[in-house]
Amino acid sequence: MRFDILTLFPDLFSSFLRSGVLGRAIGKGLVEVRLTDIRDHAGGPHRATDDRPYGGGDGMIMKPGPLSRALKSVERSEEGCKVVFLTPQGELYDQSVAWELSRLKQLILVCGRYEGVDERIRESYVDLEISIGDYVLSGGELAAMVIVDTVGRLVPGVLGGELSNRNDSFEDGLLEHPHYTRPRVFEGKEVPEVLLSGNHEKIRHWRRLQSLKRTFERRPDLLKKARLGEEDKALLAGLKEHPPHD
Ligand code: 6GU
Repeated sequence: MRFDILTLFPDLFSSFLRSGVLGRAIGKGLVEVRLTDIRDHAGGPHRATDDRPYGGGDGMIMKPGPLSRALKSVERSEEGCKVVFLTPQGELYDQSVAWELSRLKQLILVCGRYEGVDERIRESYVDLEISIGDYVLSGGELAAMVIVDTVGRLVPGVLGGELSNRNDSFEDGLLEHPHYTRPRVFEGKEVPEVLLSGNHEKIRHWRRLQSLKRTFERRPDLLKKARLGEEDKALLAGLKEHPPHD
């Protein structure tokens, strides 16, 4: 899968793209990320990429010329390519959007800065607008990193074990159970007995209950969309009857 990122701050991406799961995926050639500096497509003596808004008002707007030239400079895959504009006005991003995007061959991510971009860019070039949450970032770069990270890890072969991403929080719509590693006693606190029991069925059951309990306590909104089996529903009914207080 290939990502093209159009940005005024390409340097922001360098350590991000070298690190962890994504860095390895790029090293293996499973994911490719190309950066386009929008300023390289600006004209005039000052290479300006922003200008004052028509109609007046505060703040600056990204000029359409440099952006359209930058977009035209990007080589496009024949099939499965979308242009995404990162903006707080976009569709709210979640794991199901990440799965949809992961089926594409190429994503072109346009990072806005300043107060916004000229509306004609959105109309003529953008397929999809995405927001990563209800808060305001200074630019789309952090949102682009969120998308490259979340979509990149869904590309086949990027995660080691095939099961790794199915166990993640949100893949079945629930939060993850707690995790423990050695030592068995840390600052006076013991690892839950069941995890030392060697009884895999009991461990699976305990983890599922913990997942449901966490989701019920912290994110009850997720339970409506979660993929729940009969056992889950029974456990959840128990939780609702006797709400946990620890
Ligand atoms: Cl995608 N961009 C900006 N500038 N702010 C945001 C956002 C995106 N998503 C949430 N806030």
